[in-house]
Amino acid sequence: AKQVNSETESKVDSGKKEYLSQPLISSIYTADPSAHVFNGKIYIYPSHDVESGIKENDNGDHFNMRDYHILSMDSIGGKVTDHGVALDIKDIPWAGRQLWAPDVAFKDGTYYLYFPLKDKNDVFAIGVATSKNPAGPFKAEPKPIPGSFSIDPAVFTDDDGSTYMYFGGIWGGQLQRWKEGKYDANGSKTDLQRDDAPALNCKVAKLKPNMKEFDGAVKDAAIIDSAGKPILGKDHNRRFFEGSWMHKFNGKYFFTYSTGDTHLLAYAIGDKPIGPFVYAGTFMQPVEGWTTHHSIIEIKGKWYIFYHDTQLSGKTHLRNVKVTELNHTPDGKIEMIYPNK
Ligand code: FUB
Repeated sequence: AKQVNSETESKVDSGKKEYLSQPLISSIYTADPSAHVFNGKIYIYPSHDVESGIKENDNGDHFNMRDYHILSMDSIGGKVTDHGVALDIKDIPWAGRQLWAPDVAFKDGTYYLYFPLKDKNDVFAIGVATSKNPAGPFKAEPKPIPGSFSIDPAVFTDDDGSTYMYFGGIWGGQLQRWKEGKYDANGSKTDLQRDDAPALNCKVAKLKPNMKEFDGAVKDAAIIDSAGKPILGKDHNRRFFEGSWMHKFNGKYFFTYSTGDTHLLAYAIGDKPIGPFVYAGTFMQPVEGWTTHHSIIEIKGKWYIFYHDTQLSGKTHLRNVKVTELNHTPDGKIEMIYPNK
């Protein structure tokens, strides 16, 4: 599955890094790609990274994005189209700052774009915007989804038509500030700061048929080890940080996520969409740049991972999206992906 072309070969010759794949687009910086197949075509919903001059910090203030562009392509390796601005922060009534990693779902002729954004009090919540076209433009609802918080929504529709949203991220994503169920502005800037206690879990909520509200309580998408014990706060190689995704393979639910400060993509497998998920390993080694964020799709019988690195800019907040193959092994694992050598 390793793709090496003449450009990457010449990078090796010049002593530079060899990349498994090349940026899908270089006219704008893009990150956090959520890919979907709609009407036989691949649509990618990324963050749109920009230089806003804010110094890098642990809060992620340097990720100061202001709009979304949707990308599409007819096939893997085909021409990539940038459909222009699909949603602008100025058109979101509750907006404060920072449009982070979005995702999209489709139901009954409407596309729903879910996006994390800080409100005017600098608290992340998740908004929803709709369009009749997968490439937008999207129109935002006047308020965030009631009961939503933190970042990185990933939406998954199961075979029975039920749609679930996985969301959350620690550190700058503020998940740790919701540990008591309401926002604590003076809460920790990182995590629970309790190494021997269970780590914070990603959240999961079923969506109502209107796709704009949670149906019932927000639950933990719990990650446990093979003995049934929760992953602990100190276990930075395995605990959830941000960037979740769900895909179903051979009847099992594969919950995949970023471990953040250890820069790995990890996975855990469950029998139900809401978990619990048993930790199964890592499947992608660190990319260039601090963040690692992915999505997984199947098209024409093959599986692909969309991800980002910083090949074009060398800067953590100016990323570029990429795609490469992902392989499930016969014993139910995901084969390790090495983004660089
Ligand atoms: O793009 C901003 C944030 O960086 C995302 O929400 C995280 O997943 C990380 O990629």
